[in-house]
Amino acid sequence: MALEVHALAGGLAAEIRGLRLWEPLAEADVKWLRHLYAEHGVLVFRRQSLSENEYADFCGLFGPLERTVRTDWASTVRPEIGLITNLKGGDGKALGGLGDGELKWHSDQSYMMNPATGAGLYAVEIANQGGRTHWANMVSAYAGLPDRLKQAVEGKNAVFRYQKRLNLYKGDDKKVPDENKNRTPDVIHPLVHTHPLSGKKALYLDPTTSIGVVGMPEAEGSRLLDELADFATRPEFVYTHEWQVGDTLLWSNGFTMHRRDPFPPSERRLMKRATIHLPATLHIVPQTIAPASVAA
Ligand SMILES: O=C(O)CCC(=O)C(=O)O
Repeated sequence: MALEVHALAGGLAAEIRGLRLWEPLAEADVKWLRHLYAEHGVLVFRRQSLSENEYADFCGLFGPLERTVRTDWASTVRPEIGLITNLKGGDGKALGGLGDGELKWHSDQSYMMNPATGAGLYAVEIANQGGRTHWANMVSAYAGLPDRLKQAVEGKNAVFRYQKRLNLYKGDDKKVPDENKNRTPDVIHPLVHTHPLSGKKALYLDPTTSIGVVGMPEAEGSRLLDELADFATRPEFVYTHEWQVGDTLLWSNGFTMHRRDPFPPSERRLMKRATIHLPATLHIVPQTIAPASVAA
């Protein structure tokens, strides 16, 4: 079958048809996919059927996979894969994390010194109602900012704190395994980054972790961050994904923010998640200024 690319949401996302991700891919196809991933914030592959090893190996074509601080959500088969699910095991314990609630707009790993900005979700079981995932285009959002906001973010850095994210979670999701607690000091990243290929600028925001703007009084910094997030998540910048079983999505957290709708607790939903260190030669990768404790 010939390979096809269908742009979605004005090019924020692209659906790629004609690939069986469980088969070894030709080197030329891998090169092409790396470029598509660099040019679009989200890649969509439908109707895949992947073992955890096949899925992890596919995601590993784009950069090294990371074992995140949520080792409690890790698959026992391939620990670089995290389980995002409301399912429980026979012992009543959660099989993974993030349950059935709403996940607010965020950018994965914004609380890390060197965020692994690539992410994958592979849909194994989906909810019949709710559970849609939305991505906002942070490149288009920056381009559309009024001059007043462009000036306000120029040269500005924000402070990101993992504890703020944890406070939004429920139950055991609130607790990071002890061995990983020291991996998440407060960190500082610029609010604007440049795409290495297009030279276009992108906002870098995460309302679930950002606690302020360096050099601005707290209330003023919070107001600016709220205003930017409200602007960046306007419908015209957003791609919404209606999940089907077998969907495999890759996205860039330098290019996008995302959020998830809640779904009824009676529904079963299981997603397998990969976290990928995308190369800064192809992708927007936030710079690290310093841990906040050093920069303060
Ligand atoms: O469950 C989803 O659709 C999204 C999960 C998510 O936001 C994440 O893994 O960062």
